[in-house]
Amino acid sequence: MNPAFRVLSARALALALLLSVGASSSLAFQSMDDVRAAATARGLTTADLLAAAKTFTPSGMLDEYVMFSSGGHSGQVFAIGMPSMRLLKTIAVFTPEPWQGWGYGVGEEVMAGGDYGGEPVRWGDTHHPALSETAGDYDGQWLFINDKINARVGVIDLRDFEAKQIVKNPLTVSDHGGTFVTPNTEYVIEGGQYATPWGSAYAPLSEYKESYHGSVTLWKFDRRAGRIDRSKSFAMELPPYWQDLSDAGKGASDGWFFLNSINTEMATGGIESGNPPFEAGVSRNATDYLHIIDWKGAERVFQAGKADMIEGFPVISIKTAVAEGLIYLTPEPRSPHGVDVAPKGDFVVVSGKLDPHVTVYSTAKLKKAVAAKTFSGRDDWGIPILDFDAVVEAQVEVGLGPLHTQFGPEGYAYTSLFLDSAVARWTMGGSYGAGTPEPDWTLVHKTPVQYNVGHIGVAEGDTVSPDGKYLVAFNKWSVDRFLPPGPLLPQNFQLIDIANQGTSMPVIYDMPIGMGEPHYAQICKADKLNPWKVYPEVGWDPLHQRADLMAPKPGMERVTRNDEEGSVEVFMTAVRSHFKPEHVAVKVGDTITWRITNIERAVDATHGFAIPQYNINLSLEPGETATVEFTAHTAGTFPFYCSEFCSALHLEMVGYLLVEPT
Ligand code: CUK
Ligand code: CUA
Repeated sequence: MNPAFRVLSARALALALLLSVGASSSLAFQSMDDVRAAATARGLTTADLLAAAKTFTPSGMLDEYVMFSSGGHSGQVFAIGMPSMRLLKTIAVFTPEPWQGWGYGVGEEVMAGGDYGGEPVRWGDTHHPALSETAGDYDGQWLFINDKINARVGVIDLRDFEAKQIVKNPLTVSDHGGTFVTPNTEYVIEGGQYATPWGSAYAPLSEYKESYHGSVTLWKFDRRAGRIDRSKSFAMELPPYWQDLSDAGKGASDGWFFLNSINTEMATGGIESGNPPFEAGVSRNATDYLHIIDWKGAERVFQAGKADMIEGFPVISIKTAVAEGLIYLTPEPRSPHGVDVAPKGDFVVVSGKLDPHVTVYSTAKLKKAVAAKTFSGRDDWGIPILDFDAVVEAQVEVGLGPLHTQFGPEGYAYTSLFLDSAVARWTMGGSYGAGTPEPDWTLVHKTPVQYNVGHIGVAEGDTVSPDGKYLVAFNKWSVDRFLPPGPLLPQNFQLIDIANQGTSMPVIYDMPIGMGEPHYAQICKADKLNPWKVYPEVGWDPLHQRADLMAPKPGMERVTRNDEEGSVEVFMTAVRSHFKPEHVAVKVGDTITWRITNIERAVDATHGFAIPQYNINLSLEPGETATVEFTAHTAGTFPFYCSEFCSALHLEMVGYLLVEPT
């Protein structure tokens, strides 16, 4: 017998029994012996069985949370149930995705919103999802996501988990800080990253200091329209430091946001010319700058018409921002990465990758220093630098390579340690101090993770009311955790139980996320989400979230041809298990507008619509209508079919597109 199994406590045995009953209640006889035998056969320990009891989600049981994870360079977003860690949906945003028809008949209009004007860009590097908030808490309505490689922001409607808008930042090609939202989603904030000349125009690196710029963009979100309103959005010019992560103030610091930077050295690299490589040049100084920005003040300045137009976009210059008292800097430890605002908005936690401490700034002290003008100097752009000692509350030694911090409900904070491959739990002080048994500002525990953790996510852990309970470590490497699917290994999402205080913080589940490099995720209580199960009406246009008057309806199916224009209009319906009409005859060169409605009202009765050779594949959810336009460029016989196995007669859900040669 496995020795580990002999130590099963009575409690774990009871849990295991419960688990086995829940797992396969259809079996007539189950006993502890069966559980024991199965666990022994697989070499499972008591701790394993306990972890299983906390995460195993039997068929039909629903998850308590939904985690919205960036998809990294897959360009998408993943919705994952927790604690089961089951992938519920890949939400297509920046990258075509045929299952959803994204880029193959729908989504083109959304994706085109992110184009530069030239060759369409067809992938993204998503880093930081941000759920919409009301009074600093997730409201379950909208999700925003940045694209680091092209400086774009996507807007996802959580009624149908579909992207509705992509905006391209006109000032830069590179973003990273954000997206994050202000406490009532007034703005979706996109911080820049690598400095470029405005609009990413050409300028040699020898003109870095004069011609390159940093920026942060405040996209105004119109909740009623469900879209970013470009006409009410503006940006702020920043020095050509590389802006990094950022977070909005809330509670005590409402009205402000905080933006990290690296490369305040303004190194320009050039290893091939004998210059220090970026990695050395960018980390030369002992400190970089935390940017402290008054966004409510910036909004007033913008509305007063004091912004300059750059690349057709209003930008508050550094000069104006300094004159109006909108921006301050303060030193932060070398190579800073994460900046995270505590639940009450009273502390800002910054982690420097090359400093084993987290540095905690007090927002009360920041405000006091601003009011008292306790400046230790100004940077080259004249931005006042707040004296470090006047604004720091505490520094806590947590371990090597601290990156990102999240918060629990009782006064614990959690920080990922990239170099240690661990997650640290530490105590906050101030008004949080009483919530935890340990002394304020001390490291409590470190849980090893596998391996090289980037961000972490705690359930609602960056809101005004964190839930705690679960923490997910988003690990960059998995090395030996899974069967190797060739040399490209999946990243590893590790679920950690943080429900207990003190030093108990076990890993309870590993999830290989075999797609992209997820960076950050936000974890929303599932009961805050209220997605549609079918579209509200037959003939629904999901892009505009309204009924489409042109949507084909039953009894009105037809094919009309305009000989003079060489155009054809198809009005088609789809229902189990046929398309109507089933024959569509056109002539080569015709332009075709093909409208199709799924007239089903049954939950999950999705039909596909796929035409060979023409790169068309739609996913039509119950009630959805879609319109696809194309030119019949190739003569031939094209059996189109339904690409979702929708019924026993799914294979018969087919038709012929006949393109007659001229
Ligand atoms: S970054 Cu990737 S681990 Cu883009 Cu938020 Cu820190
Ligand atoms: Cu409809 Cu298969």
